[in-house]
Amino acid sequence: MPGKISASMMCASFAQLENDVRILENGEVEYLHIDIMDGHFVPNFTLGPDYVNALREITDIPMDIHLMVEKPENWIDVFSPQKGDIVVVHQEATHHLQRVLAKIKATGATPGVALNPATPLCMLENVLEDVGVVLIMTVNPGYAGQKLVPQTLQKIAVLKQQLESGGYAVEIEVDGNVNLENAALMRQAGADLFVAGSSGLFIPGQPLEDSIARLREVIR
Ligand code: S6P
Ligand code: MG
Repeated sequence: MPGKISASMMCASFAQLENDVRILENGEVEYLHIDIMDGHFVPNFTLGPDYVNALREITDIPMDIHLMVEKPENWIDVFSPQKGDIVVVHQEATHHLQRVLAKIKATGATPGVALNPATPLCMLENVLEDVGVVLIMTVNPGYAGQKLVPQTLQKIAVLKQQLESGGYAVEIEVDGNVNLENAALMRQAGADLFVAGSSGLFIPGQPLEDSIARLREVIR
């Protein structure tokens, strides 16, 4: 199965949003990655439910909602998750991870769990049957335009091995500094779904359709 692309919409042009969305549709980009930040779990603010609703009015591309918020269990419903969407919460952000994953599943969306670079894989040992996606943060969350935390490559490879040996049908998503060079290494390590932002997709001076084609080439 070739790798899939999740376009990081915080890196898209707000002024030309609809135009970019049409190009993403033509490029058959699999997901729109929506970064939600609360100023607590991460020191920044980005997109919100109104933005998601506006996108839903202009496209059927499924949403990949990345909740970088404390107590994500309080914020699932405001995004009206749909079948086909992914909703990702951070292991570090809730005391009741299994409960929030079950809550996401009940909406019909695919539950995902994210790990910061410093959080070990063993924290997921008892929830692998509750998720469809594990998101390995390859930078510390909060900002676009950061450099890869290199030890996360090995983390992807170890997770891949664990999922295969356990027989889990779980996809590995990677988020942060997914440029062509890093995407190739991440793919080699076992990543399935690539969040592409300022490093891999929305590159000033480069047509978006070209960026999609180049990224597809390295994640085949
Ligand atoms: C970061 C956020 C990410 C970024 C993405 C940007 O906290 O979760 O989804 O939007 O990493 O991509 P890049 O290429 O600028 O790192
Ligand atoms: Mg993200």
